[in-house]
Amino acid sequence: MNSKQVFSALTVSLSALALAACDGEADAPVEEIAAGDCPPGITVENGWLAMPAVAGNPAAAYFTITNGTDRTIYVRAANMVGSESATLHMTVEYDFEMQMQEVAGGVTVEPEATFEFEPGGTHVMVMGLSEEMEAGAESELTLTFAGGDKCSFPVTLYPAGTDPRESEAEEG
Ligand SMILES: [Cu+2]
Repeated sequence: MNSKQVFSALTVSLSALALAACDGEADAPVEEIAAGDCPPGITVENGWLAMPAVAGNPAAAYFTITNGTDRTIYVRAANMVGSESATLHMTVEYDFEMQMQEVAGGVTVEPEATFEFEPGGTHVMVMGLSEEMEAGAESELTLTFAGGDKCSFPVTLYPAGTDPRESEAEEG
């Protein structure tokens, strides 16, 4: 029922695509379109990026990913528009110091589970931000899953030291 409501809300903007699908575009099922730019059942929300305090340093991107499918998914790679490269990172304590390292084998999201990419935890390290990528701008992050599926979503750029989750908590 929910998905039907979503379909009707999207009917206007997707009508052209729906017509194309009726014309025999069998490899563009409606479910994929209705789920946005992610595979069916997978959603990503609250995408944001913390700008580096020093220009040229890496930035870090965070978001909430929900796996509504009945199978485990593995995030294997990330790319962001307006950057040279991006790496899946986790923060670990080593020798009593917090350090970052690449996530070996990808980030696992269990079936029917939500996983937070968040400061102090798992994040996407973004290298080589282009000059147009200023605080307040929006970019697009794309995740690649094991098997090759991709998921693209917007990320809002915030100045270094700003955490939009805190301001939301204060407002609420
Ligand atoms: Cu990192």
